[in-house]
Amino acid sequence: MMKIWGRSNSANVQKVLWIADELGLDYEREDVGGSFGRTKEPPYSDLNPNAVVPTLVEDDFVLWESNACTRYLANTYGKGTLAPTDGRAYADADRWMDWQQTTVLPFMTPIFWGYVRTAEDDRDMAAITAAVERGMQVFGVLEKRLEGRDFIMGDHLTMADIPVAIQAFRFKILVKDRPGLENFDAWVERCRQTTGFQNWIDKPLT
Ligand SMILES: N[C@@H](CCC(=O)N[C@@H](CS)C(=O)NCC(=O)O)C(=O)O
Repeated sequence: MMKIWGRSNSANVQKVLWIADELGLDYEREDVGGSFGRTKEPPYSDLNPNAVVPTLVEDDFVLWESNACTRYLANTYGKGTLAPTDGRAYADADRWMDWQQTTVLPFMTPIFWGYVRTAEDDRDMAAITAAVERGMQVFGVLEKRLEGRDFIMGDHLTMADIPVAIQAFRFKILVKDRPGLENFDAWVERCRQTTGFQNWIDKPLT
């Protein structure tokens, strides 16, 4: 039996839960991290020495890093659907996953933590405003990519969409004024209709 460790309000855990549900996989999940703690003690610390979530365990195979887990499940159970088979298409999908970690996450962290996990009086509004401005520029790149496409790779959901859409959903909820992001908005709504998204992500932000 596959096991996904991690609290389900973590964007990184949500990636793995979403793709597992899209693939119809059977798994169990255990809460660790955040208010559940237990990341720095066994058995979790033996699985993931970084003290962060998620961790995926399948038989004796242990994997951490959320995008690596997402790629592993796509390649193992979703070749030709969630993982493109052509080398160049695969690289194209893969780079959007890297883009989420390297380019989207840096501005989403102040927005999400500022609005969701910081009391109103303590918010650094200058930092949030600068992050929103950067977010509008960065998501403008995705806006162009989505011109004429339902999903990042074309007509169906792939591994490329999953990490980016979880952050894009948060941006859409938290930043009300998003001029010029019409393709982006429509794509978030399309992702929102998928099974895994509805099961794990389409919830109040906490
Ligand atoms: N690069 C790692 C980052 C993992 C990470 O930072 N996870 C956060 C939750 S999104 C975490 O574990 N925070 C501490 C906690 O929840 O206790 C990945 O993508 O898996």
